Amino acid sequence: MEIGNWSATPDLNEIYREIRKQGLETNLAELEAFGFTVIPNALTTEQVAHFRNRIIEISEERLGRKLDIENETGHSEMEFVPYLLYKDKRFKESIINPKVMPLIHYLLGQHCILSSLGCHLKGPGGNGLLLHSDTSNGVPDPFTAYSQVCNCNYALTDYTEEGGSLAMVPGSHRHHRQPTKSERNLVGNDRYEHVIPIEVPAGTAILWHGNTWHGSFPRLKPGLRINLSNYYCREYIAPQENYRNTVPEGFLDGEKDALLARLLGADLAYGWTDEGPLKHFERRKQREEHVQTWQS
Ligand SMILES: O=C(O)CCC(=O)C(=O)O
Ligand SMILES: [Fe+2]
Repeated sequence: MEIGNWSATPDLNEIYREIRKQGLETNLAELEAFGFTVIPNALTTEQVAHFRNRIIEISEERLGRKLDIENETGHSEMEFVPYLLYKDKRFKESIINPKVMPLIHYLLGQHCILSSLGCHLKGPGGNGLLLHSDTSNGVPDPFTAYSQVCNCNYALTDYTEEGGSLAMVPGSHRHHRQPTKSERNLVGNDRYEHVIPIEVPAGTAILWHGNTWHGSFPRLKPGLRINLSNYYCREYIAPQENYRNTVPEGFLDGEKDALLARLLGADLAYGWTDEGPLKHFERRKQREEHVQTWQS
């Protein structure tokens, strides 16, 4: 059917049209039904290589030693490499990627913000990242049916279970709670019976509803599993990383980066000081027009 400018669904009309335009309606159905979806070729081979190389360089500097993607044995288990956004201007491309953005807007509303951009850099060993929902940081049970946070996980190396891939529990967004202690494990006799590995080639994006139970398997062989973890939240949730007051001079490219500016908190309505609320709401309205121009 044709999506009109229906007054009952003012935000959803535009978001849905964008989903259709990008060919993401099947992904939307999967997200609704199973709480996650897989988007092949969300990044080009060139983007994958660029992001992977930069993450390796940044991590080497952080750890103070060389890393080997194919044969690494020294970097055991997993380490989170945080706050990547300002370390390379091209990470912007992953944040506003039109192949996933319409679904993120569907899950979190048009005024969602970026919560963090990091990498779960994984070497061999350990028990993996135990199953959990990202709806955390004090959110009580029962979780809301709508998503309050969502995650877009880009595979920057091929994902296999043996290599330490992402793990999902299909349909778990409808449990509206965290898994219990006995529902968290990924290995051994205690492995949760409903968990599945997400085995996909590098360049794939996996997007999930904030309630969905997920984790990642331990890596059972040498080398590194590298992801790019783009984490978003609704505008009323505190983001994990501070962008709102930290955007470096020249980082945003005017109207071209209107959507990115919004995602970094430029239009957040709350947080006023002496000037009061009106300025915030005005600025937010102005940007709305620029973002719409960008989308069309
Ligand atoms: O290791 C992974 O890919 C999963 C990380 C995770 O749980 C997350 O980004 O929320
Ligand atoms: Fe998570």
